[in-house]
Amino acid sequence: MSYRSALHPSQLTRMEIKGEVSVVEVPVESLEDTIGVVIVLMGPTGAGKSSFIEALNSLSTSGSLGIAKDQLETVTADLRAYQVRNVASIWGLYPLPIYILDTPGFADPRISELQILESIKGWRDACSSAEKVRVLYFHSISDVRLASRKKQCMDVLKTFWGTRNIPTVTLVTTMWDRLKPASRAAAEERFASLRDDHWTEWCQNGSKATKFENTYESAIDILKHVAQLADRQTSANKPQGYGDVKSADEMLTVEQLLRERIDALQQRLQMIDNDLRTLDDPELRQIFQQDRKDVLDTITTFNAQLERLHDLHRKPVNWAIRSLKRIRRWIISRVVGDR
Ligand SMILES: Nc1nc2c(ncn2[C@@H]2O[C@H](COP(=O)(O)OP(=O)(O)OP(=O)(O)O)[C@@H](O)[C@H]2O)c(=O)[nH]1
Ligand SMILES: [Mg+2]
Repeated sequence: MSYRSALHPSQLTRMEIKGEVSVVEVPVESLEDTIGVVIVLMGPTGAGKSSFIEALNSLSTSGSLGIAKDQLETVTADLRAYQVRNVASIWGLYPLPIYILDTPGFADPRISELQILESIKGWRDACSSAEKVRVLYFHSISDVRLASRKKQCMDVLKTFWGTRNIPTVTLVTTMWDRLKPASRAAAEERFASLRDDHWTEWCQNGSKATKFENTYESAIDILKHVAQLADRQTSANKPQGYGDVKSADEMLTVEQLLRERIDALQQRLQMIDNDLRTLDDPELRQIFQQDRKDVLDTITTFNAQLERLHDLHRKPVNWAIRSLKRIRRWIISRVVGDR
C-alpha cells in the first residue's frame, strides 16, 4: 500500500505552524506528484489571489514577493507555484507540506477562461483521485453588484470543479480592509446575498464563504480552514472535461465566454479595417496594422481553443455532422474557387 493510499482524508484534521511563516516560489512541475496539499487560487483578475499569498508571506524577514500589482490587466500570466514554509497539514500522524498554485485571473482581455482551465485541468483530474487539492475562489466585495461577467466566472468555476469537489472549494471575499466604516454594512449585505443567493447550494453541500481582511492572521485563518477540510462527496461523479450541460443544445459557460470574446474581437477587427481605409499618416497606419495583427493572432488562438474544446466534448453524432459540414464547406469553396 502506498504512503498516499494508506491515508484517509478524514484524518486531515489540523494545521501546524512550526516557525516563521514564509512563502517561496517552487517549480510548478514539483507539485505534480506531491503528497502535500495543493491549494489552487482562482477568480477574476484583480480579485486578490496574489495578495493572499503576499499576506501569508507578510511576516517573513525576506520581504515581499512583489507578485500583487496595481494594474488593470492581469498580473499573474502563467501558473505560479509556491510552498508555504514552516506550516504543515497534519494528516493522521504525517505532516504534509502545503503548496499554493496561483493562476491567471478570469475576465482578463488577453487570457481566456478556457485557457486557464486547460492549464489546471490536469490538476483537477489528479485531485479527484488524490483527495489533496483544495480551491480558493476569490471575489471582491467592493463590486457593488454581481456583474454578469463575474457571475459567468463563478459558473465556469462551479461547472469545472463539479459537485464532487464542492466541500473543497471555498469562496474568499476580498477588499474588506478597503471599506470605509460607512460602507461596511452594505458590504455585509452583499456578502449575505452572495452566500445566500449565488453560493447557497454550494454552502448547503459543504462549501464555505469567508472574508479575507488582507492581513497575515486572516490568511492563516483561511489556510487553517482549508488544511482542516476533510472528505469530499466521493459518491458524486468525477467532473469530466470542462463540465456538464443539462441538455444537448445548452452551451458550457466557458464556451459562451470564448465565443463572446471572438465576436468582440471580430468587431474590433472590422473597426480597425474601417479606420485603415481612411488613414493616411504612415506612423498611425503602422500602429493600426500592428493592432490588427495582434487581434488576428488572438482570434486564431481563441478559435484553436474552441476547436480543442469541441474535440474534448464532441459527441460522436455531433462530430460526424460537423465533419460532413466541413467537407461540404470545402467542396463548395473548391467549386467557387475554381470558377
Ligand atoms: N487593500 C486590499 N487590496 C487588495 C485586496 N485584494 C487585492 N488587492 C489589491 O488589488 C490589486 C490586485 O490584486 P492581486 O492580488 O494582484 O489580484 P490577482 O487576483 O492576483 O490578479 P491577477 O493576477 O490579475 O489574476 C493589488 O493592488 C492589490 O494590492 C484586499 O483584500 N485588500
Ligand atoms: Mg495574481
